[in-house]
Amino acid sequence: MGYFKAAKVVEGGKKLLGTGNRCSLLEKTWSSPQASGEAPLKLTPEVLEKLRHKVLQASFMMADRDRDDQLLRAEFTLMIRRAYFGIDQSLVDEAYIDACCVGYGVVTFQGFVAWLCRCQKEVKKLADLPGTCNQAAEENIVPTKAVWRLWNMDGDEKLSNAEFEYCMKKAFPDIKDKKLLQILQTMDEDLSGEVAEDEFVRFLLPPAKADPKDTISQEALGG
Ligand SMILES: [Ca+2]
Ligand SMILES: [Ca+2]
Repeated sequence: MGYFKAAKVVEGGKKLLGTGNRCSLLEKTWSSPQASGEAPLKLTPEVLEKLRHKVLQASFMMADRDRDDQLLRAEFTLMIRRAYFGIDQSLVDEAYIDACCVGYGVVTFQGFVAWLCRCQKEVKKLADLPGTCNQAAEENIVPTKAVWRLWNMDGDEKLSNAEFEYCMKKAFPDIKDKKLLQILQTMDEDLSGEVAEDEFVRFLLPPAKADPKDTISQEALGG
């Protein structure tokens, strides 16, 4: 598992917010993509898939605090609790076991992605049933909410450029600003210059991706 070995551990996420210094380039070029005269970038499905993969990797790495390429229960719990403050630990454990899947007591990157896809599909299914949506949303952990909270560090409504750049560079220190802009532009469907939670989730898990073939089969589970 050599996935994330190149990454450096950077501590102290909060100090970045509001300083603006490290994010000068993104702020200049992203806040007014139209004014800069550049047409929005056209992406092939292959490129889009690669960018999506990077954001998934970065998500996992933010949760994987000791950078050993796996989430232990404590790391998983921290991730969930940032989004679901005060939630019953038994619900966290239930989600953890679900996410471990065939991971033998730890959540691997593959397991993490499969868990996100699987749950997203369930959330969608529940949302399609009239009348059950709100109750189900309150009683279940929605994994994308936890992931969104990893990125949306100040807990407001939007993923700011600074938050996005900070999180991506934590995972990929050498990533080019151009690539970051490309991802931000792709996420920002309404070109408002900011990324909302639903835009983020649609980028991370496009509806077509929350598909059975991307999840681990029942046979693999031994069921
Ligand atoms: Ca870990
Ligand atoms: Ca934010």
